[in-house]
Amino acid sequence: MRPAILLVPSACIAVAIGIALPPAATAEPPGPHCHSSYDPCVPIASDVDCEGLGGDGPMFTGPVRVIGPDEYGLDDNNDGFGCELG
Ligand SMILES: [Ca+2]
Ligand SMILES: [Ca+2]
Repeated sequence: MRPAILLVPSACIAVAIGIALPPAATAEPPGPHCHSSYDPCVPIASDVDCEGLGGDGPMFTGPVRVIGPDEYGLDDNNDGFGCELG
């Protein structure tokens, strides 16, 4: 009984090294969970309320610009700014 000897041709090693090169970076948009109606980032959630104003959440945000449909109702006076101070 002899131990089996596994010979690996050098060509196979070269192929393996080639495969090991890092793959091309996949394009991923920054902030994948940001609502497109608000700037800066407001998370996409079932509802977002203004931080510190006693809302029930489940998510909260500070002052934001409203640049699309005000889905979360952050801009009560429709001046384009949600959760503005004062
Ligand atoms: Ca709420
Ligand atoms: Ca406002």
